Amino acid sequence: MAWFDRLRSGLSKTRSAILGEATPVGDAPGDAPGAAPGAAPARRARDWEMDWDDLEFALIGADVGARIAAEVVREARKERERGTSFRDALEQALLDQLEGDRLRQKLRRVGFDLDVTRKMVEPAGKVLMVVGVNGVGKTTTIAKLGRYWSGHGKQVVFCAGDTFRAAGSEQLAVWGERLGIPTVTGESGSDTAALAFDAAQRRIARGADLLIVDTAGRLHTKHNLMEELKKVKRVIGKADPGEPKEVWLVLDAVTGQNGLEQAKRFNEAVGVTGVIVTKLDGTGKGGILLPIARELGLPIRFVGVGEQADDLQPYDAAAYVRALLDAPAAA
Ligand SMILES: Nc1nc2c(ncn2[C@@H]2O[C@H](COP(=O)(O)OP(=O)(O)OP(=O)(O)O)[C@@H](O)[C@H]2O)c(=O)[nH]1
Ligand SMILES: [Mg+2]
Repeated sequence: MAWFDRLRSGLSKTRSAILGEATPVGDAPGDAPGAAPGAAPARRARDWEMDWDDLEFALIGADVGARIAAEVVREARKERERGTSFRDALEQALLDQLEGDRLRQKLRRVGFDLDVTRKMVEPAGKVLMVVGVNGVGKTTTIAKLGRYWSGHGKQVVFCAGDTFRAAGSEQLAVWGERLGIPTVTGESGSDTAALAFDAAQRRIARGADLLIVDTAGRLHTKHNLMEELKKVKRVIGKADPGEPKEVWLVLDAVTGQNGLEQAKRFNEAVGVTGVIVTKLDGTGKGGILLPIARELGLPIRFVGVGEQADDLQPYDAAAYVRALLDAPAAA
């Protein structure tokens, strides 16, 4: 399946959540975009309409947040009144949230240029540290990133820094073995910071392009665990001054708005430079990308739409909105 089709099917629950009440307009027979698959008519409706209040309510249900939902509806409505089709008016309003001027300004303040990102599929610097709460998908995401970058000709090294759980370090080591990516592992219960120091030195010794450091999942509200994370970051900088240049936070879309709070806490502790949103396929709350982009002022780098290796994709706002609005044509 092509990546866009994967994204589109990954977003189907969010599409139903937002556009479930949409009705096709015009003569052409077809599905409304939120229609349940199954009773498929000849082809997809080119355009559809929806009650504005229903849309606002549905956007909130998809975890877009009340303020942004109201803004989206206001903007889309204005555009609709100018004669733009409902679908296109909504597309514009959503895109404005995800890459409009306000967001650009916000990202520029953290030294990030959206237009550069669009082409950039690699992190800045040589060390990328991956953080997040328990079970969000950090370790499997690192495996997918490793596969992605080694597929692009980069020499990658993993640091299996989750020494907290008995099998934590081993999980990434197994991936490393499968992918042919050297993995620095430690005993369970050993110090992650010491392991990361060792891995940073080995990355330099090997002359590899990139070290990706896994960390144990932790609650953003646990002070001592967040302090430990700060230490890991500091110690990497001792082995490789200036690194890690990137700290990416993995957020599980299923947790919706709670992810915003996680992001604030992790950002305060270790200075997050990018966000990966996983499990978009498992939830109707895929609207969470809007407040992540608009309210956090942190760039979204990749999105996860499934458990397969190809299901981690570089984030592209325009593709996300198109995949959200357009149901696949019925076969
Ligand atoms: N459906 C779906 N599942 C995903 C996605 N990304 C990760 N997962 C699954 O989420 C589960 C947890 O993944 P892990 O990578 O172990 O999560 P983690 O954050 O490393 O967990 P801890 O180390 O325990 O904190 C696994 O079963 C993954 O396959 C995604 O985009 N979609
Ligand atoms: Mg893990």
